[in-house]
Amino acid sequence: MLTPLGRGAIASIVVEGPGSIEVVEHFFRGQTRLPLDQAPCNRILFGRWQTAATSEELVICRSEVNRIEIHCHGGHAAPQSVLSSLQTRGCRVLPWRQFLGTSATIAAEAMAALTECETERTAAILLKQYGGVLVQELRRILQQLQSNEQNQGLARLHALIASWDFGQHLTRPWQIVVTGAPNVGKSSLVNALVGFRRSIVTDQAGTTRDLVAADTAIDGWPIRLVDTAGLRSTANVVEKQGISLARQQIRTADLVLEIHDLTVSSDPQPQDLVGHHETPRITVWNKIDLVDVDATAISGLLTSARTGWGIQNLIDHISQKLVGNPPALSAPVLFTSRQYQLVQEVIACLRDGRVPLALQNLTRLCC
Ligand SMILES: Nc1nc2c(ncn2[C@@H]2O[C@H](COP(=O)(O)OP(=O)(O)O)[C@@H](O)[C@H]2O)c(=O)[nH]1
Ligand SMILES: [Mg+2]
Repeated sequence: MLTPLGRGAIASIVVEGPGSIEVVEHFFRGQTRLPLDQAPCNRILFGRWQTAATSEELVICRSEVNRIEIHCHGGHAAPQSVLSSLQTRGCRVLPWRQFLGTSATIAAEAMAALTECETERTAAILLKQYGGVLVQELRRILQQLQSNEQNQGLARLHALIASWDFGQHLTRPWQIVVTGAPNVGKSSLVNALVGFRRSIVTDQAGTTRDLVAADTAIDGWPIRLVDTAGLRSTANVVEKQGISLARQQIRTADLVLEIHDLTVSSDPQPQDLVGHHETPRITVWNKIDLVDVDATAISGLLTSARTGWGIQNLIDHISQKLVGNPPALSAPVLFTSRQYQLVQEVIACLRDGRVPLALQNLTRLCC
């Protein structure tokens, strides 16, 4: 079955292999009464799928000599009924991944990645990789390396390595951890950013004790917001574990939003709640609706999770910080760790003067 499970107008099933025509013929009653083995390829045939129990309208299309597509009503029951009748005649139902084949080609990887990506913007970029922009770039590099333009080739390889930082997020959302003291408005801000009430908001400190993840998209980039327990010293065992989880998340995040409460302090040098580390961060001063402050004296962004003031500005900053300079739509991008590792190996081989091995690895990646 080529279409995903769940709701949909139409489901598509492919029957492939020797004998597929006879199996489909057994159930299909075409309006034109044309025997299937005489049906020309790519001709769409309307008819009914006839079993002892059901008779279902659908269309089929013989797309190759031994390959027939069946397009029936979507949802669960109709395609399942077609699949199980096919199984009674000796067909084996394959998971779609197996149907695509296990070959580690860039096109197959792009096809698999397309099923995992969550936004149109990331899908458009993966579609270009599927269409060949990455393979073409690798072939150009191969040519350069073979014709003694090693430096140019190497520069292009380094540009590909740089694209991985972005490319890995085509199938895995950027992770933003929201942190700060209790009651500063972390959960309220998460809710304001995703546009619906994901986290519980109360005026009691320590309400959020587990990690609460909310998926959204910012500028077309898939984002996972992780709301955390407020960082404070506490005797509560559950809250303590929540705080320790929060600290772990901060270490692996792509971005930390460090939230402060303007009604508590507007110290322009906020105390460093999350310690010194490499994770990029944005400092946010929340509850601007409650205080009168000189915005120019504050380092960081001002927001009100309650009125929505400053939220769009925060969104813009998040996008800028995470993606800054997105690659052009048809730029080559590495999007699997296999590709990334192979390109790194090619660079390492070139650096050590093992040119034949570099070329061999690159050729492997091109196919
Ligand atoms: N006036 C005002 N109240 C806020 C704002 N953000 C949060 N609050 C309130 O502050 C309290 C704590 O908010 P919450 O989101 O649970 O904070 P958290 O503990 O950091 O997750 C709640 O009563 C919220 O309604 C804001 O921007 N303005
Ligand atoms: Mg909270």
